[in-house]
Amino acid sequence: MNQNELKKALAKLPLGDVRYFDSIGSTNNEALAWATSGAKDLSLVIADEQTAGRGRLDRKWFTPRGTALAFSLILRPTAEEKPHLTRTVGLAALAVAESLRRRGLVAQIKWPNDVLLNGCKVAGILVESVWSGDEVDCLVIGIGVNVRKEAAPSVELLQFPATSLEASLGPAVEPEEILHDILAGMIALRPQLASDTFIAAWEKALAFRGEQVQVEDGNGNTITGKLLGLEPDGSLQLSNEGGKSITVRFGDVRLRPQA
Ligand code: BT5
Repeated sequence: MNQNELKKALAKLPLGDVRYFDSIGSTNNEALAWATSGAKDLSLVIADEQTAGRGRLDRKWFTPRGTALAFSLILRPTAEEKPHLTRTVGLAALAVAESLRRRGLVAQIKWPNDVLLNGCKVAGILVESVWSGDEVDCLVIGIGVNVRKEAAPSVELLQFPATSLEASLGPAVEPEEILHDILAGMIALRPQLASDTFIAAWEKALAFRGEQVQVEDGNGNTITGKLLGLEPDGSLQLSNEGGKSITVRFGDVRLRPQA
């Protein structure tokens, strides 16, 4: 990605400081270290390549050079935001989905942390926290978006199929503009984080709503049910065959449409 184009695209946003890397291990690691040493609110780490990009539970996230967006935004939550931090992954997912919808694409959120195009993963989100005692001091919102076809790993490496923006938009896709729109979207949505309308918008963007899904938790248990929507904290609401409501909390969960 061209650094000058990038600077131009980001110039009008009210960001903190910006660190740009041609290549880095993980933008989230850099942002976590920076947050610990006093980064300003809305500071941004962005890289053209990640050599140790991470998903949840240290799964690998692939970011080959020149093919993808990989960035981490540092948030210093206000006292009003602190009771609602479990919604942050929704803030990011909604901003990504909105940026794609603005380009005429049908983007959906696969709860909790993926954005899908045509049923395939185009973006992943990893939110991590820096604690000060028992309070969250900072959040790091890491987002990876597959821009070029080469960003999407081959099927054998994946549990869920991947796609890229190029596959839907053609080669003229402009990553700097998309980055701008995602960041602008998060900044615009942030004041609504505590509101019911935020949850309603997040719910509306969910993939598989009203459909039968399977959720695997990190302990090898599988929960099956109809996807109803979200709890106020952003947990997932399903109903089982008897109509009993089930809440799936955040964690190492994997959601799939039922086979
Ligand atoms: C995620 O985890 O989807 C979170 C990904 C967050 C990546 C960003 S990039 C900027 C920042 N810096 C970082 O180091 N990370 C963040 P999870 O739901 O656990 O999914 C991980 C799984 O996605 C892997 O096990 C692969 O199967 C698959 N995967 C890896 N790379 C992919 C890609 N480029 N596109 C689609 N799927 C991918």
